[in-house]
Amino acid sequence: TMQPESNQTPSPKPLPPCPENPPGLVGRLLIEFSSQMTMERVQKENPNVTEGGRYSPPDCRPRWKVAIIIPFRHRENHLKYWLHYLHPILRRQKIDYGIYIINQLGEDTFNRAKLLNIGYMEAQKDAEYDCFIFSDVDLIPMDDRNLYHCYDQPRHFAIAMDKFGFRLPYAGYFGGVSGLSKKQFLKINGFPNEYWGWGGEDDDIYNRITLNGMKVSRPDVRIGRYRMIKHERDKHNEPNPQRFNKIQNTKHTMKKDGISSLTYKLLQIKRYPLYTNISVEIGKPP
Ligand code: UDH
Ligand code: NGS
Repeated sequence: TMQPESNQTPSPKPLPPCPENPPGLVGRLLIEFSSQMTMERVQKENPNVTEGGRYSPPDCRPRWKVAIIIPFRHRENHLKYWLHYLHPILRRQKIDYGIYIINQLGEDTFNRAKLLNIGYMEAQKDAEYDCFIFSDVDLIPMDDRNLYHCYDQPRHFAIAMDKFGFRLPYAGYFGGVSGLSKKQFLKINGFPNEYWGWGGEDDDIYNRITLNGMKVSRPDVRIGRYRMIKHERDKHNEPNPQRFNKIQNTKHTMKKDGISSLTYKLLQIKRYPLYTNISVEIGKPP
């Protein structure tokens, strides 16, 4: 007798879970920024990335769905290098991911942590992400064994940067590249929105993590190495003179200032081949 299913395309074979140590990793990488980079070249190098900078491994089922969030303004040249290096690394790592550039419109004071909160909110409108990795646009990992997914505790990835002599600058450093699961992020009420200008917001996030009974997880110092693309100090991101005072008060401010109090104006979402660009107005310091 006729099988009713026989005319339909067979349902795809369930994929095996992705391996904990992906076999295609190569370890230490040569990272340099002297050859000039073009977006056309980076697009040609990454034909399997789908619109908006999305990718999922074709041959296994990843444990995490990762939104990678980059705070951004006027760093187009850095972004080309970031995409050139990171897409192939993430592919070898068998990560299911999407890339979100959160672009602060206008020339008011920059606010890194608020942009990261916005990235968290906006990425969730796209897909059911359960892991969020927050990366500066000028930081490139030098080893692909530094896996861009989430961990049992909030993760600090950029622990050995070239500019710090490949060491942590201080024990509580949480800057550069970090990652939290959705659950970990909500437990700390996200990130502070009230750090305008440079400095301290990463220390506030570190305080939130420890004050909420979690501790930071880190890779081996030989693996968590990074190169930073050298650049001049940005305009409109001057050191914030209030930062030293503010990081003393995280315990009292974190409950009211965070993802629960986030407001912003979404102005445009553009899907490019290698990333999604989300442009926002975030206001200015009081
Ligand atoms: N960012 C921008 N545009 C800006 C400011 C910051 O895109 O105008 C983003 C970018 O992703 C950057 C991140 O925010 O990587 C952090 O920027 P930062 O300027 O706070 O940190 P960074 O360590 O620079 O890159 C600090 C000043 C270094 C001066 C060195 C002079 N030789
Ligand atoms: C600390 C800052 C952090 C910053 C770190 C590294 O002093 O925000 O230096 O800065 N904290 C305060 O200012 C309270 S760096 O050398 O990368 O410019 O991330």
